[in-house]
Amino acid sequence: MNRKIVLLFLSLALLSTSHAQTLTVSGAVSKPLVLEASALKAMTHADVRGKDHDGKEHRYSGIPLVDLLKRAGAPMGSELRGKNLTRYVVVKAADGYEAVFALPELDPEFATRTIILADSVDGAALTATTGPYRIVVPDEKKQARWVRGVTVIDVRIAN
Ligand SMILES: Nc1nc2c(c(=O)[nH]1)N[C@H]1C(S)=C(S)[C@@H](COP(=O)(O)O)O[C@H]1N2
Ligand SMILES: [Mo]
Repeated sequence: MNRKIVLLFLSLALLSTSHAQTLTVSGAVSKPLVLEASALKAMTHADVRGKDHDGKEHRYSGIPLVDLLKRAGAPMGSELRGKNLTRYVVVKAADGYEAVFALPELDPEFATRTIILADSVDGAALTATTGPYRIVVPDEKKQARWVRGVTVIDVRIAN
């Protein structure tokens, strides 16, 4: 009986931690990060509008990828030139899905659109199948890089 109660509490604890997904920024950065949900929530959010896979426009809120990369010490802004232009990020998801972005796509000195790590859509938290974090790429004709369930942002250097 006691063992059953202990097992019940253990499984409840596991269930609750599986929702508290962390985000890792790793690879070719000077300050690799593992961010808890509370740390991500506290970062400055930006709103973007984007058409989802069903063609419906939604308002997404999230952290611009550039801010996460700067916080991890990736070269952005004035440092984004020369050999640093060969850097790119691999965004990884819980289901193994991956998509690549070049750093200039994420830097406001290059890009006209803001690519975010969204944590809400139309004012509501993302669902378990989509979130807790999803990449939103405004003004892209396909949603293939709107990675759901993002767990890792890995910075790499080409060649
Ligand atoms: N983690 C993960 N994200 C993903 C995918 C996937 O298989 N796994 N598929 C991508 C593709 S090809 C599309 S078209 C969109 C679909 O978005 P939806 O789930 O909102 O319809 O999610 C993208 N993000
Ligand atoms: Mo797709």
